[in-house]
Amino acid sequence: NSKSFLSSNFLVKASTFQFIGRALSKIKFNAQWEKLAKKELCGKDPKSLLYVSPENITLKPVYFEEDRKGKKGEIPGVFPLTRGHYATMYTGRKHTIRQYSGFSTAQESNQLYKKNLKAGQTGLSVAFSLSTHRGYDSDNPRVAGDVGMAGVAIDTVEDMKILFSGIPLDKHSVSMTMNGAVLPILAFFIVAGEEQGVRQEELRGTIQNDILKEYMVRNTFIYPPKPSMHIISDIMAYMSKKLPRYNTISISGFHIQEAGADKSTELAITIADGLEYIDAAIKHGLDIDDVAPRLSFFFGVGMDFYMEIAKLRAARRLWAKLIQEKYHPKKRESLMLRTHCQTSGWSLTEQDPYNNIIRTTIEAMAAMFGQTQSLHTDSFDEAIGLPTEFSSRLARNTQVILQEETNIPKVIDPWGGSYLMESLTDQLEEKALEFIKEIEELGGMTKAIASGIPKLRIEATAARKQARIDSGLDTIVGVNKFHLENEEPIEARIIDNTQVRLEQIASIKKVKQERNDKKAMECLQAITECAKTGEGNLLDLSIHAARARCTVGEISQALEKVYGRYQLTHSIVQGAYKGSFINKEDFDNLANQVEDFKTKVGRRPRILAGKLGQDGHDRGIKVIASGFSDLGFDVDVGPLFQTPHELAKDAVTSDVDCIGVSSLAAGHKTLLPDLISELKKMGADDIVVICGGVIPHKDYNYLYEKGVHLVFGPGTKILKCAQRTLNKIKEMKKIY
Ligand code: MLC
Ligand code: 5AD
Repeated sequence: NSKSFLSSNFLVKASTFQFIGRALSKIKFNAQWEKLAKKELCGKDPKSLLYVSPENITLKPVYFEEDRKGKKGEIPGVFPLTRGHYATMYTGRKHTIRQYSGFSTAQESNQLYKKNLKAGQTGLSVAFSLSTHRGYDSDNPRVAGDVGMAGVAIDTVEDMKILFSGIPLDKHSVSMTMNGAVLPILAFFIVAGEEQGVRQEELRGTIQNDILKEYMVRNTFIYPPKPSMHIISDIMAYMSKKLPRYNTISISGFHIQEAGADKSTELAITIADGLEYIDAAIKHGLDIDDVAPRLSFFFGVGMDFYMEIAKLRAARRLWAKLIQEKYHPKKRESLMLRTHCQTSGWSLTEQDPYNNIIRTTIEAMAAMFGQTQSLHTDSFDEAIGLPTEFSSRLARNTQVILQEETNIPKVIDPWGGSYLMESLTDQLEEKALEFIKEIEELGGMTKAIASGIPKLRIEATAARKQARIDSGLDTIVGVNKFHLENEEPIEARIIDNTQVRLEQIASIKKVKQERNDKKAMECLQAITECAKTGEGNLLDLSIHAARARCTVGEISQALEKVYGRYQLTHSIVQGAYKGSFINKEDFDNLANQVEDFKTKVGRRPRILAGKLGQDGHDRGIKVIASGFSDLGFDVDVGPLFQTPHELAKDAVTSDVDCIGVSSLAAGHKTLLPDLISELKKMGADDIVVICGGVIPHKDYNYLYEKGVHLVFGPGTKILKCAQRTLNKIKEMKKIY
């Protein structure tokens, strides 16, 4: 069925090439300029200078007044708020430097936060362990490889209190990226504040709580969409009354872009998600002015400089107009799209990694020109592991220097009035609106997600982008151009996951021993009851459970009993990689070898692409699956969140030649050796095991010694990866 989606008009609008042809023929230049340009180009058509972006927006070499189509300039603080939702924006104050961070235990992360605040960071943003995200306590065997690796492990309110010890919660605004286990985490935060002596109405910050995008891209959901939307409505209802200064959702386009979407798709899906949350709240009995002022946004900012600035401007305008038109709010705040931005992790490379400092600086400038409220700048060692103290200092100082030394923030929306910028803003608004309308026609975002279409649209763009890079059409310095003969290894942060896990297990045990068990069980029972009947408020009940020292796992389990755990079904985008590959000769050569394998063996080389542990980042694995499948391999993508035993069992049952594991959350050193030993136990050690993702070079030998056959770092061309995999399968099967 992925094929039928692909041919649907929704996914690829007409033929891209027809579209480009039509668009280019419509472009008109200023006659005087065209004449001069033609002369300089020795008679060549100046249209050869046009660039068509992935959004199908044509970037022209020059813009003129006529590109503004007679539109007048706008004023910051005045509807539709394109130039900013305040009159003075960040000229009299500074945007928040809010670096997303956290790892290991609450104690270690607390020390990190205090150091960061002293060194110029102005807001906190907590990264939680993937085990916590998915509602598992650290003592659960399913998450042995995940605890504390990609963020801080929080099991009980005691951990949360340690995380903020010495950080007064009435003084600092705290963002928490949490979507799956949102109820226990929010409840722990509120109770940690309470036990610091801070009242609920004094708490400031943001909870991500954006579950819709989790089903499309980030994958840290726990429950199915319907009960998840109920949880969100309960949270909005509770917080609008009791925590009026806390942002109830951070609606994310960042993850949509990271997964591969172009900017207009990112913008459209984000805004459509926002509208869906408002509709859910209104159905729940809330008023537009209760919810809209505390919805917050989150965008990614990549290397397409002009387009990123235009995107933030278009986002403010589009939101203000749609909210006005659909809901007629009374409060001005309901119209304001306030946003956090993060520079693009995907744009950073493992190769020649100091280049990443330059990339992040450019992206940070785009975010500031776009008038972001709050910003995270990535560290240059992103593709190697979690940031070290050194790399995070540079990342933070990128913002400090932009704020303190450049005068950039002294002017509001400095690109406003630029013919180019105004034209791009209009075009992005228009494109995003088209897609928003298509989503509305599908019955809104929840229904669109259930159809699987937005996810496939994003994945198709990601596969096309990879083909453009692999065939050299798009440049990534240090990867497919000017790449270094010898790379100097750089320092990476090492986390002793076993130690973290043991510490967490000990503290869970202590909390459980010291609490009143009867009281705790009653609180959990009340949550289950509320989930069943819909009577009562789930956040309110979770706060009671947090006070009674129930754990993340227990509260999540109390809900899971009623809601169940959601399973995502995968489909693989076909034809997008092949269709965008320019150097067909290399592609065909390998595809012929795959055909040859089929002739000799009687079937295509069969691969099971798998994800282990709680790492749900699936852009890499989906792009690889699309590429391999276009080359003629028989590819299956296994379910997310498998244990090594489950993946090995599936591989044996499906009689595959190779298992490909993608690891982006640092679990590789525990999970891959476990997979190999499971395969051995099943007598299946003739299956080739390959892995790729964020794996530091110094771990390669360890993995080879444990029996992994091939390791691929970020930036590896799919063709190279497929060639080596095919060779290895042939070698194992003794096919020559
Ligand atoms: C600001 N204020 C002004 C003003 N500018 N008042 C008058 N005139 C002006 N010019 C006021 C605001 O109203 C607000 O008050 C206060 O100043 C703070 O300003 P802000 O500009 O809104 O900033 P901030 O508090 O930092 O809030 C930014 C935000 C918020 C609204 C975008 O939601 C936020 O901090 N988001 C961060 C999200 C985040 O860190 N996400 C990480 C995701 S990483 P008041 O009273 O309203 O407070 C991730 C990765 C992964 O997801 O996958 O794991
Ligand atoms: N600490 C710092 N940054 C992190 N990121 C993810 N987890 C952490 C963490 N624990 C950042 C990276 C990544 C993005 C999703 O968030 O930049 O690309």
